[in-house]
Amino acid sequence: MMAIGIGGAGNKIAAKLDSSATLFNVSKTEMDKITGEDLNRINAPVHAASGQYKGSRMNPKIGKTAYLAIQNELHEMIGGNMVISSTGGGTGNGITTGILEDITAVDEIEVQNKTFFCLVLPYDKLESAEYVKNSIDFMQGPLAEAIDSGNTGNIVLFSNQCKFEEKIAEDEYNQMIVDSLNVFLAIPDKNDRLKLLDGHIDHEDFNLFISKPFFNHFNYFDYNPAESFEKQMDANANKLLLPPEDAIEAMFLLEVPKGGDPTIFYGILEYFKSMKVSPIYSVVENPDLKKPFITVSRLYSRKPYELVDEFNKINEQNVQAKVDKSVEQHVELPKLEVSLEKEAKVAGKKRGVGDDVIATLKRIGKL
Ligand SMILES: Nc1nc2c(ncn2[C@@H]2O[C@H](COP(=O)(O)OP(=O)(O)OP(=O)(O)O)[C@@H](O)[C@H]2O)c(=O)[nH]1
Ligand SMILES: [Mg+2]
Repeated sequence: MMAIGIGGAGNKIAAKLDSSATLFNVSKTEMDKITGEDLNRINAPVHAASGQYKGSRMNPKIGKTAYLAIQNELHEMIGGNMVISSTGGGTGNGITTGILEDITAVDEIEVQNKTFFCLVLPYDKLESAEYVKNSIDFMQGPLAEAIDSGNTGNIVLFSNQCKFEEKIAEDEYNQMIVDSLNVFLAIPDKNDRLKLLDGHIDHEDFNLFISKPFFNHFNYFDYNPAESFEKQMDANANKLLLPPEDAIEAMFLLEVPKGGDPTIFYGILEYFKSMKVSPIYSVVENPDLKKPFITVSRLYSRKPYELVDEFNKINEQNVQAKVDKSVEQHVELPKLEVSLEKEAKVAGKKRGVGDDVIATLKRIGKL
C-alpha cells in the first residue's frame, strides 16, 4: 500500500510512513522542505498569483481548484492505496474533497481498489476557528457522502488533541502517528512471518477488512489474561485517535511469547460476543516477547454528522467565549464608568431618600 500525502500535514506524515510516498501540495516550497530521495513530489498548481508558494491559505476552494489540475494523476493512484491529509487547511481539505467526490460518483469500487483514508483533525479547543470550520464542512459534506456511497475503505480519524494537551513537538507527534499506524498495518506480515497457533489473518482477509467504509479505531497493549479484557481495552484506547463508538466489526492479533498459553484468546472472544461482534483473529508465537501483546481494530460507523455535532458544540462554546471576551474588553469598561453616582441616585430615588444617600456614600468613600 503506497502512501499519498496531501497538503502540509499529509506530506509530512506520508513521508515518514513511506520513503517512496507520493506527495501533493499547492505549496512547492513547503513540499521541497521534506527530505527523502525517493519521494515523488507533485506540485498541484494554482494559477492565482499567490497560490504557488503560499499554499491554500486555509481556503479549501483553492485546494479544490488545484485538484482539477491533478485529478487524472490522482485518480490512477488512489486505488488500493492510502491517502493522508489534514482536514483543517485549504490544500488537504480541498484536494481530498475532490477525491471523495469522485469516489462517491462511481457505481462500485472493488475490494482491492478501495482507498484507506487517514485524516488529521484539529484540536477544536486550541486550534484556529477556520481549521475547525473547514473540518466540519468536510465531515458533513464530502466525507459523509462518500461513506454513504459505500465506496471508501476504512477511515482513521487522528486527532491533534494529544499533541496540544501534552505539548508534543510536531515532528515527534507525526512519528507517533506513523509508529501507531505501523502496528496496525503489520498484522498480515506478522501472520506470514510468525508461527501460527490459532486462526489466521492473511493479506486477503486484511485487505477485505480495511476495504469497508467504516471508521477504524485500532489499539494495542500488553495483555494480562488474569485481568478483565474490557478494562484493559478501555485503559488502552489509542489516544492519537478519536474515541470509538460501538464496534460493528473487529479484528485482533494476539502474540504470545514462546511457550505461552495460546488459549487465552478465548476470553477475548467472550468480550466481543457480549458486544455481538464476531471478530476475525489470529494467535501467533512471537519469541521476542516476554508478555502477550494484542493488536485490536474496531470498525464503527458513527455518522459524520454526529461527530460534527460535537465539534459544533465546542465551536459554539468557543465563539461564545470570544463574544464574552470582546464584551468584557470593549463594552464593559465604559459601562463601569457609568458611575455609581448615577446608580446611587436611582437607588436613592426609589427609596425616596433623595441626595442623602449620595452624600452618605461620598462620605464613606464609595464615590
Ligand atoms: N499532526 C500534525 N498536524 C499538522 C501538521 N501540520 C499541520 N497540522 C494540522 O493540520 C491542520 C492544518 O492543515 P495543513 O495540513 O497545514 O494545511 P494544508 O492542507 O497544507 O492547507 P493550506 O496550508 O491551507 O494550504 C491544522 O489542524 C494543523 O494543526 C503536522 O505536521 N502534524
Ligand atoms: Mg499548508
